[in-house]
Amino acid sequence: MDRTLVICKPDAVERGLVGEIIGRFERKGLRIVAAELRTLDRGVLDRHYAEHAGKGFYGELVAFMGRGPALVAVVEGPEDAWSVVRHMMGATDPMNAAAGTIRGDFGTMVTENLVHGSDSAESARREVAIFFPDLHQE
Ligand code: IDP
Ligand code: MG
Repeated sequence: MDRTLVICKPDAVERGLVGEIIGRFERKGLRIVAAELRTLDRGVLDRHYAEHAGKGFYGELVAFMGRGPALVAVVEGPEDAWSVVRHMMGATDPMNAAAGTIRGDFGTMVTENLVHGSDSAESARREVAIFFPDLHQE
């Protein structure tokens, strides 16, 4: 089985959309391996979003991601779970995301875009290790 990291961002928790988002992944056939509601601190966010450090939107991004609890989860599927999740999330900017995707159906703002998913197999391994270091990864 192949695993990837999903975060239902603070806007999803505030808006009561966690069940909708996780339910979509479950109905698709992905299985929840781990999940916890956490308020993410700056240290964790700096590790998670290291690739974006220094960009113009970085301050806004980490302020948003830390403003309240997020649902951090690991999901798994037969192969390329990260790719399945990314397709179901839709484009980064919800205004450009296709209808039928999570961002396309529920979002209007590029920062508050509801959901995070790892963008490659390597990112999935790295991000699962940040949030669930005790989870056994084969
Ligand atoms: P992704 O989440 O689709 O992989 P990334 O480019 O990795 O998108 O950006 C990480 C997060 O940073 C996005 O999900 C979004 O919350 C935020 N973000 C990305 N680009 C912008 C921007 O141009 N303005 C404001 N926020 C942005
Ligand atoms: Mg990304």
